[in-house]
Amino acid sequence: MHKQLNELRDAFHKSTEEIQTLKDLEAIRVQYLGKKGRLTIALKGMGKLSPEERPTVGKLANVIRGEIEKTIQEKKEWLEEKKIDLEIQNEKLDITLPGRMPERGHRHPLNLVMSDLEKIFIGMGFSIAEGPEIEWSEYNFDHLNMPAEHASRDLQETFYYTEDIVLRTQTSPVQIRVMENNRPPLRIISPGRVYRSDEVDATHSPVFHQMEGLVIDQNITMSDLKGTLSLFAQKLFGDTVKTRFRPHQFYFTEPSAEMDVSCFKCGGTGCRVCGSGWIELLGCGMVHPNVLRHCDIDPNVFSGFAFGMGLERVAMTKYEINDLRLLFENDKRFLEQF
Ligand code: 2U9
Repeated sequence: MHKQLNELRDAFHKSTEEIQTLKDLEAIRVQYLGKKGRLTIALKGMGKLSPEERPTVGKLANVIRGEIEKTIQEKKEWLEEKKIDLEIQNEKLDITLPGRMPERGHRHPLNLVMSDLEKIFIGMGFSIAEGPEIEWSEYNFDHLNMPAEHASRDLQETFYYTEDIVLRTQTSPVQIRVMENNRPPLRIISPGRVYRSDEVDATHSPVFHQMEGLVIDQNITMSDLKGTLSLFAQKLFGDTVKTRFRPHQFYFTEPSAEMDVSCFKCGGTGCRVCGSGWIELLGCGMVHPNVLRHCDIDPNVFSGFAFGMGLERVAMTKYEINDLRLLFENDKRFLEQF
């Protein structure tokens, strides 16, 4: 029996030498210490031994059991450590690899146009004024000399919140507020979002953007208007651009005009972009005396000019975009071109 136990011990030590995985180690544990394991079976055979032999064999068997258990425990700890080392090795970052560049965003064409225009007017001494998009209808219409029965006041054309409160249909009320709270000289632009009850199509949207401007001082004349707006057109489209002013009618300006610029593409001969050689850019005029009076500015002492343009229209002209909806859909394929 001694011999049998020593052979079992040698066989156990031999089989653990090459062990590489926890799974194999567990198989060996079962093979020796399991219910039907070699040591378990050997111990069961002890019943057949003589009473003299039993204590020494029992002692040896216990020593071997202790040895096997200890070896398995040590091997197990070693294999677990090895497994963690391997995992750390695999997770190691290679910091010498070149980084992945994040995709760069693009500025929206409207945003580009807005900041272009702001830069041009700031360069000419204007300041930026902003105001609420939800506005008193009095500021949106009455203070701008719009008659009570004017068509643009119609429910069909304006979004009413209550009878007295509207979504502003133009940024002019911002300038009324500036005139109420500041004395001339004034030189401001008011860029911003405006609302009109229009159906969406290639040239209309219920929400769009405007930039309006206002200059008030003593002795401001139509020449100042023409000079300032012509210089603006040249800064926007290039030095060779020509301007022309056609008579028009607005309630808040008198006289009023629309300004066209010669086509930046064909130079004025006529092409796919402009048709006639001219592109309509903005509306303008001398501020109506009634508008000045509403804001407690004496029209006998002060005069001024104002202008307004739709920013979507400017963006569409400048970037040759033929459908307004492209500016609102945020299709990446479109936006990536800017
Ligand atoms: C005050 C007095 C007068 C602003 C002006 C226009 C002419 C104009 C349109 C352009 C296309 C609106 O976006 S659009 O539909 N605007 O033609 N706007 S003069 O006149 C003002 C503004 C404020 C106190």
